[in-house]
Amino acid sequence: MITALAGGVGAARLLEGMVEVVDAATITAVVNVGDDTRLHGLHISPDLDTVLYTLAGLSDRGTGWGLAGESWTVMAELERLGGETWFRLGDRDLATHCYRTHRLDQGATLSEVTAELARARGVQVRLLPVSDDPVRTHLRLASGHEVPFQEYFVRLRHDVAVAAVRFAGADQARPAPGVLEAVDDAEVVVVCPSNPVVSIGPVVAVPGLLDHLRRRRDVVVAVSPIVAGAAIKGPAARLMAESGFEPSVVGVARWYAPWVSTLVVDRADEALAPAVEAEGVRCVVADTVMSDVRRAAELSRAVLGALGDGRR
Ligand code: FO1
Repeated sequence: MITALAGGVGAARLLEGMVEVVDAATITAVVNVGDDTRLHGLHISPDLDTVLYTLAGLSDRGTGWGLAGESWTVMAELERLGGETWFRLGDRDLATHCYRTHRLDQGATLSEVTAELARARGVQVRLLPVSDDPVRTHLRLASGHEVPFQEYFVRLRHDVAVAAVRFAGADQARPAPGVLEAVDDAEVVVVCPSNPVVSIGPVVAVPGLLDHLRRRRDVVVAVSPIVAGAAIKGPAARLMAESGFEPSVVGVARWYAPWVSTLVVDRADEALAPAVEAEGVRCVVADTVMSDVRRAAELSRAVLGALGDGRR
């Protein structure tokens, strides 16, 4: 059994490769909900949808999020009405948010709705939101103004200085059913190459997760989302620096060291392997840039083999 801690696009790509290497039904993905938002009265779960659409083979390969071959009729009409259109919801994608919101209004939990959506899309990986309770990432900007995650990420194009990050609701949130067991029972826990601050941060902020991960540290393997000092996608390097961590594989190792035993870094960072190990984290070098499914499958093989020296 494999458990993956997942954010959005980077996690989706790794999981897409992983299902080429192992039986999808043996994988549980515990997914960030800190990016979730409500717009037009709809509950949107971007990371769950990115993972789901990618595993269903339906994702837009260019953006990494949303559905391939989308049409934008609803957005165009909303624009005519003077509605909010900065967060682009395609016509087909909207069906997912309508379904989810309706089921939540009927009293279903986010886990239940996610399982229904996965079944409808033929996805065999078990997708678990980290919590059924609201956990929402908020960023305090250097200006002192606080914004919810999507305002920062999409509206402000993450091109603003951040003074602090908080996960609203995390203190009271309970792990969704099956999440702690998935950590406890996994042969390997994979931390996907997602943003350590705003994708993995909200996952491990849910009470219980860190304790269980610390106990399983020997089998926790992370893939660095930072390659040669820069994030493959998004604001990971910048947010790490703003959080006081060097934006490099060494900074990632330091960030994760309390609960991760092994870090997979890109060949471009091979020379930093001793510095990673000086943080108390074993370093494995591989090609981590997943430009296609074949490379994602190869990376998955390296990640799943990273503990293959008797530590499992
Ligand atoms: N990202 C954007 O940069 N612009 C968008 O308009 C946008 C819309 C969107 C709609 C649905 C969805 O599931 C994701 C969407 N994303 C968009 C991506 C999303 O903001 C980020 O990928 C994640 O939240 C970060 O992991």
